[in-house]
Amino acid sequence: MPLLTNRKKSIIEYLYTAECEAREVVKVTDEYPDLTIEEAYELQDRLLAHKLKDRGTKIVGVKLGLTSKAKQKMMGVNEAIYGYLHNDMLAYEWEAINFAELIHPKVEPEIAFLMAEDLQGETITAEDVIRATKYIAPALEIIDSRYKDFRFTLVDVVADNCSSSKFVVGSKWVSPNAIDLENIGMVMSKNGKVEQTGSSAAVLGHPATAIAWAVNELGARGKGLKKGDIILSGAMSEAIAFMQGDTVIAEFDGLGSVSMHCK
Ligand code: OOG
Ligand code: MG
Repeated sequence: MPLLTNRKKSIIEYLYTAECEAREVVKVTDEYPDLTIEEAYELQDRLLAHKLKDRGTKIVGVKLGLTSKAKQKMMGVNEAIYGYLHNDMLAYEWEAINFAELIHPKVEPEIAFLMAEDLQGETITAEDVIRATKYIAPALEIIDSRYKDFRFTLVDVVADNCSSSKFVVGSKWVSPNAIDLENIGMVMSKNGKVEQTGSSAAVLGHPATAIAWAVNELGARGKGLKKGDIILSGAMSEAIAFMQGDTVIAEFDGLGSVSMHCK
């Protein structure tokens, strides 16, 4: 990695403090409009290194973002991105999410992959991803951009670890060969009312294609997926906002359901 400049150091502290204090901040490119996407991925790595040092945060997997047209349109950014999942983002169906710790959270339905083996390369295909996958499971991702009004450019969102905040994985895990991964229907409801419907086909045509894209991006930066990693393949529909008292459930064809409650 290149030397850590004062400018990068101050951006890392800025984003870390915003997250710790659950406070929205002006986006980084307002102050540094010339930041590149490569620098944004470097900031993402540095932010994680900072969390590791400060509170022992460890990587448990990778998340993809903006892999569906619904999300790209919603956020006004038309490229896919990736970030890291940390141990302190793991949330559970039986443990309410604490609204006071978050800024302006939204939740989105995703398909999680659990890796059976390491996967690294620059010419990885969807078939390679499926071969290296042990199970898939239904998941909810809670995103909470640190930026004001949840608005950002591609560079901003990458530096902010792709708005990652928490994620919940459902309890039904199935082999990727036991299901038609290409077309898993999904219905997401809040407090009993349907809010979003979608299909796994919305995720770059096939969630494994999306993961192959991310592995190749990681590969170009000398990185890869590790055995045991959890991968969130990207939202299948638009994200929905939630508040204290809300319960959200996403039901997936053949995969069962996953839910979260906010207190
Ligand atoms: C960026 C993160 C997008 C997804 O699944 O598309 C994402 C955002 O929308 O704030 O996680
Ligand atoms: Mg997501």
